[in-house]
Amino acid sequence: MAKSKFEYVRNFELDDTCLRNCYIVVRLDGRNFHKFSDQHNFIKPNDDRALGLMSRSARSVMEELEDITIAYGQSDEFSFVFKRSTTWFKRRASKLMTHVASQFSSSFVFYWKEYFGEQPLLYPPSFDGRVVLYPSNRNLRDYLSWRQADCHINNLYNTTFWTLVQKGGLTTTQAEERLSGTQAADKNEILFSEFSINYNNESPLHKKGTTLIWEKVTETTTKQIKRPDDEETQVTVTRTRKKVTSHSCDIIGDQFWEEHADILESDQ
Ligand code: DGT
Ligand code: MG
Ligand code: MG
Ligand code: MG
Ligand code: MG
Repeated sequence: MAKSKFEYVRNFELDDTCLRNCYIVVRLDGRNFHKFSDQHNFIKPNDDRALGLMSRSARSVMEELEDITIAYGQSDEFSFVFKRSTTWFKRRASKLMTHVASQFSSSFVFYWKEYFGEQPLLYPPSFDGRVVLYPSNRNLRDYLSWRQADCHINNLYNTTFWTLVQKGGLTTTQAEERLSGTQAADKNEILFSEFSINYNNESPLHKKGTTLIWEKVTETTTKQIKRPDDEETQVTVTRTRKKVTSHSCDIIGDQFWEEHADILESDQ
């Protein structure tokens, strides 16, 4: 087909191809979730319905889009890591980021009722997205460690803060003052000595966030088969398939990466 005289406008498009060999990370974060969590009566400090819905939406992103090998989420954010050799959408940053953000947002609304039941969704939520490239396995692991450390720091603060308010009878202002300038050890001590809470025994989901990866799982099903002679027999069918699995474990140390050695590609 002949080109129209308007065709030249294509040249105004920016080239946003992601640098080769780098892991492409897309991080989403809920827009103004301070307000969103208040208006939808999220339980403080952690609402398992909200965290479950975030993970469900992230799983839908992994299942629908190609080449995401690991995703990590906490609070109102989720990071998705594309394998460093991906050629999906010619590695165009805007395509990758907008597909992740829109698949995630529509899933968040689509699955809302499964997690929140009678609590209605009051307005359409949205998520911002950014793309960051990491050239080495060390950099990528440090990125994920940074997000998990953030999860831990915030959760320890929020757990202590809301315990002081909900169980200790402090106002939010008093709790804030009480915690100002405290270190992690001080917060652990407040929880333990004043409320008999051992922070180590708190939920791994809240302390460590959610890590999603692809794993091979073996599934056995039984099927009824009708023979030509009209007799029914049961057969067991075993098959392995790849499935997104969810983990709330430490991803800062080496153990997780040794157990799932296929997530990272070699640095050469
Ligand atoms: P942004 O991201 O700049 O548009 O603004 P926000 O308000 O989303 O701020 P951000 O992302 O730094 O903080 C996340 C907010 O979401 C924070 O106010 C606490 C809230 N949030 C996230 N998960 C939960 C939860 O499980 N329970 C409750 N009560 N609040 C949560
Ligand atoms: Mg923010
Ligand atoms: Mg946010
Ligand atoms: Mg956030
Ligand atoms: Mg199109």
